[in-house]
Amino acid sequence: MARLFRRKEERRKGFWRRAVDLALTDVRVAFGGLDTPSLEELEERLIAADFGVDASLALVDHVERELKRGRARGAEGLNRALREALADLLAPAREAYLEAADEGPTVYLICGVNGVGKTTSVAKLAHRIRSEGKSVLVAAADTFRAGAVDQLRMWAERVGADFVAGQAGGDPAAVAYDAIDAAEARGIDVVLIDTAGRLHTQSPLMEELRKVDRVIRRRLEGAPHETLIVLDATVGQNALSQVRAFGEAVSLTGIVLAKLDSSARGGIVVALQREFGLPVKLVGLGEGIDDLETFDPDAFIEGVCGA
Ligand SMILES: Nc1nc2c(ncn2[C@@H]2O[C@H](COP(=O)(O)OP(=O)(O)O)[C@@H](O)[C@H]2O)c(=O)[nH]1
Ligand SMILES: [Mg+2]
Repeated sequence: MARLFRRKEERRKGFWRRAVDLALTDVRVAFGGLDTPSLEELEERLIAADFGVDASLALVDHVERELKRGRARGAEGLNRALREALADLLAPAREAYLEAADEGPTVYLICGVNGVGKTTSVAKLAHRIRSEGKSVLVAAADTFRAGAVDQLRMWAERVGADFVAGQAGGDPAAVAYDAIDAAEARGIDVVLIDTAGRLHTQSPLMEELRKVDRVIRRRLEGAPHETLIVLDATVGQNALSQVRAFGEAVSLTGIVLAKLDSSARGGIVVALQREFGLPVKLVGLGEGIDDLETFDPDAFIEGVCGA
């Protein structure tokens, strides 16, 4: 299958590196300053940086084994052992491209709870795809909130994307259907479907998302090519329950981690990968249209362990 954004083509690596650096300074400082490596301290730091209890224990176990086997010694050895363990854990994210259709429109369904950054991420992604010379259509399947449609229409105009919306309070599945119709008719490369924020406690809304997904699948074989859940990096371990809930409704293929610029706890990337085997594919690093990057595990590991 074709792919968008091969990692080799990644731009502005420096920016991403700085951002992750900021996010993980705390952990990095801890390792740099560890004269006598204390596994308890390592564990505490990892948990505080949102690696999650499970991933933190697994990482510390690995480091401990290496120390016991004599393969790692002192702060440097600990650092190297952690680096290896992280590289292992994040290996699937290294190959995590965005899938694209071989022919006909590529469709991405974007979901997540309210206010996490879905609409902004759709706009950023549209902009990025546009800047690679592809045509984009964004669909406002958030018919739930009055301002939502206008917000997305504005972004679409700004980035030069086509735009499809339905009636206020209308059926989001119908918007998705119409969007694919329009994309086929106009020969559009990529369709991004923005949806209303919802919580797993709102079962009618979760059912509605299921319907959007079902309609997309019936309308176009192979679609959606990606179902991305947008998470707010600042909510910590709550992100895990969001992935769990949405994963029960639709079949998620990846994560967009927004607001990483506002978080000092980037370890959530590791927790998510460990818990769900679901890679973070894109990260949001600000409110601007350019502030979206492909997730780079190597830069992340460098951010945690130092260069
Ligand atoms: N700092 C920062 N703010 C973001 C980012 N992504 C979105 N936001 C802000 O988060 C708020 C909610 O975003 P929105 O896209 O409307 O969320 P939605 O309800 O999930 O569609 C807005 O004020 C955005 O500007 C990000 O990567 N970094
Ligand atoms: Mg929105």
